[in-house]
Amino acid sequence: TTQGILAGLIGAGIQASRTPAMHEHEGDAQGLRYLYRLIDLDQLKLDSGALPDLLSAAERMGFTGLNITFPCKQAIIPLLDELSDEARGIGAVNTVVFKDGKRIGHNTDCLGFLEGFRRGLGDVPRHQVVQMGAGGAGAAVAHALLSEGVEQLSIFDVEPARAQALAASLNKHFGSQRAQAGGDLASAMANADGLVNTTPMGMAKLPGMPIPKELLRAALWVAEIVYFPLETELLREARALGCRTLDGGNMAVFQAVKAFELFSGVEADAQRMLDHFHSM
Ligand code: SKM
Repeated sequence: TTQGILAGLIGAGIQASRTPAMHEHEGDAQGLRYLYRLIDLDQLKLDSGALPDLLSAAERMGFTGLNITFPCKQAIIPLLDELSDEARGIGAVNTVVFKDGKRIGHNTDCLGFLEGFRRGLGDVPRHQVVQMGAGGAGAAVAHALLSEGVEQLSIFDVEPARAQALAASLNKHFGSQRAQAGGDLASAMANADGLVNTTPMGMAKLPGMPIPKELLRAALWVAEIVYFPLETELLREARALGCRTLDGGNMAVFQAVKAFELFSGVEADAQRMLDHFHSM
């Protein structure tokens, strides 16, 4: 297109996001006019109640589309005209495309995690997996894990009702009783092949670990979705024990690869985006 692409990210506390740089760098490399703005609710002193206004403002200002992050990935849904099958199944949206007067919701987190997992932990055992967190990102990751053949997924959340709701929706989607909520964390961990953190614990602004480190052991693989910092306390402890690990970098890049393609209609160079991400 000669028109250029104007995209943005709506979320709270997103100043450290690498997504604008990833999109603009790839846009430059492809010779596109591509701008990506942060729309930070904290900076604007707004909350997700402002979403209807922000969406129409972006639409009126000619935005091509938006990424949506914490805490808006579910609150955005009633404001959209259409959802991709994936976004509907997951119940969370991280990408909105404005097209022909319509707002179409997608989820690129699921594919982002899936691609990262295949590349980093493609051959690991997956009979039993423990997932910490059942929020917007957690729903996308859980879908990816079950579609990658995880047999039993145990989901824990500080809000047990949220873990129950996610498990119920996964079981509806994937059939049988492959997901369950909560229970005893220590015994779930003792039987697990792998652990996935989808909570914000470990982010620079929220230091700490999502589980007590005594529950880690060398035979466990550990995947993280936090990417700022790339080495969270959880990954550091797990590596010290000799666990196989996957950091949040791949997911951060591949959700952007997919969103770039939805916004621009042009295929992204994933390797170039990965290399650029790791150079930042
Ligand atoms: O889903 C992504 C979103 O597209 C961008 C983002 C970020 O830049 O921090 C995080 C994830 O929620």
